[in-house]
Amino acid sequence: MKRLAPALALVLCAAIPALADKVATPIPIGIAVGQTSNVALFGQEQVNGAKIAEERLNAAGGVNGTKITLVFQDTAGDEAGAVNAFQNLINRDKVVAIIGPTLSQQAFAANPIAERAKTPVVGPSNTAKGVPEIGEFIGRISAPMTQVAPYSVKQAMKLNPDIKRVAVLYAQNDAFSSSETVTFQDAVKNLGLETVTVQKFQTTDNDFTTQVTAVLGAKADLVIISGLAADSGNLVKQLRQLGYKGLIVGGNGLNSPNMFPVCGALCSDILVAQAYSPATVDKNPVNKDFATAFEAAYKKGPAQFSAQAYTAVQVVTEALAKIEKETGKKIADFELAELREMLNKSLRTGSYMTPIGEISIQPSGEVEQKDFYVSKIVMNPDGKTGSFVLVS
Ligand code: VAL
Repeated sequence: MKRLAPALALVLCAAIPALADKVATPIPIGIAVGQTSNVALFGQEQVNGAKIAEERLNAAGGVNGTKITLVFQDTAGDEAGAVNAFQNLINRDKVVAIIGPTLSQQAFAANPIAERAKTPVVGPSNTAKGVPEIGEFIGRISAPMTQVAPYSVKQAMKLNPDIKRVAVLYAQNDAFSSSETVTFQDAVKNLGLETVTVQKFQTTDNDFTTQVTAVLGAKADLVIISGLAADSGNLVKQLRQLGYKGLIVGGNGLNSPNMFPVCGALCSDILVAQAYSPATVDKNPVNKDFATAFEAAYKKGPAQFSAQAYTAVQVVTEALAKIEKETGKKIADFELAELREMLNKSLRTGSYMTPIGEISIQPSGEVEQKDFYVSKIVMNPDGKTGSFVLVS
């Protein structure tokens, strides 16, 4: 009997706080993105966008008068960092949902933790195939590259109808890049083009001489790159320095102005398919409000990763408001575990008018988005700053 007592006490200690957990106010929403490491090139943009969402949504009343508060946990750039951030947010900070992680590579490691803890995840930037399939509590507002990427190859063919020979390069140690390259290679085939070389690299590489030599040797007239921002930026730079003159299509990892300092003036003329355009402000008042607030705060216009982070916070906030409307009960009166389950369902009902247009989250967790864009990077004469200029 005596020997059982400590075990019993342990069980009780573990069970009682879990049962008693109510949702805190202001309502905590976890943001688990890469604020340090090479992934910070994306994560910084995500933090900026999320902060604008917190400010704008709270100014508009939050969740029917109750404020939300974002709890930031840096995931850095690897799987362990994401797992750690998820555990802290779920168990210590008791968030209602997690927005993150930045990379699909991290999502495949960290999302199963949230799934087991029945805590909803809204991916703000995961674009690899298979992310929502990780579990019932896993969703995203970032359209998969299977839907977005082919537009940029089609646009390259419009700009240069003589394109025939394509070199494809991808980061083989990154889940998103390995997934995106399959989509690109299928698009190349479906459009009747020839893949003349497929080159692999690592997201940690900074010397791309071997790959560039192969591209030049294969006489490619289109280069398609799937990687993250720092590696891809260096790859583009070395391609141009060693004499490649053709068009470059960049995947989702090249969709960030934070890449501009990496390739400088040589970033010009990269074509990138995008799930957000600041150009819709005239017909989308939500985007206008977001873009105006973003510009006032950071003295620059928002790009895709910021807009998607804003969207993720907005979607969680609106889904919480829907629960109150349907149950007539305030969020703070729910037990956390119950609320997390209801929120997961609520996220998947109805549609949301967001800076990235009207979207919904399907029961599978996959986003449904209507509008995609293709932009070309145009660098300014200073060789440091530039912009994504809409081409379609
Ligand atoms: N979209 C990519 C991913 O899913 C990066 C660029 C954030 O990993």
